[in-house]
Amino acid sequence: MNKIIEPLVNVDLETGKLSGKEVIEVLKKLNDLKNVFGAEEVRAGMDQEQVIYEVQAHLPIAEGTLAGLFYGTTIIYPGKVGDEYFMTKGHFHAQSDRAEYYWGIEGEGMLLLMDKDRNTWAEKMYKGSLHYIPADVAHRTVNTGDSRFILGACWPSDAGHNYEEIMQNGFSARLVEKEGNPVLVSEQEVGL
Ligand code: S6P
Ligand code: ZN
Repeated sequence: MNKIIEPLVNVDLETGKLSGKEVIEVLKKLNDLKNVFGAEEVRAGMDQEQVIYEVQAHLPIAEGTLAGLFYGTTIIYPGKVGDEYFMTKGHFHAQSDRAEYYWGIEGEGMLLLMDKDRNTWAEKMYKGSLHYIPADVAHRTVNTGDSRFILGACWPSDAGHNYEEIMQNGFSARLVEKEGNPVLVSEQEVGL
């Protein structure tokens, strides 16, 4: 009672890096991203051990618990599979009406968003940009720069992840490099 305690976790405000207790880390290598990129045959021919992104998260309560919050940092390394930028798998939330905040910490990227009617749009992300991901909107982040892209996230502890929908049907548009610039190309245009 009436005691002053040290925080369990620290966040480096320059890099988003979390340190301390109850921090989990997940690495996603090219080998974990089968059929995520449009050019699967190009991905299959690349170094499967290459780390594409990593996630650190502070999960102070069990996943699925109602009314709590989780906090995470995602680092996406620069690069492309064919002309498509390195990106996260992307997901709807399992409880699909749960929203989320993202913000940019370092580098340049885009937040790809898709609603239930498969309308896809992208928001530019950079150090200090803030993004509200509404309910029922799938989200994926993309590194469009030539250095690492880091973002922060905060989401409800009962949101969960529905990766299946995106693994089966993808987003309806992809971010590809054309003449040195990121361009959002719809599935009709590339025959996804
Ligand atoms: C969780 C939040 C992020 C992502 C992370 C990796 O709801 O949106 O922490 O998990 O950016 O993306 P993904 O699609 O592989 O989970
Ligand atoms: Zn999410």
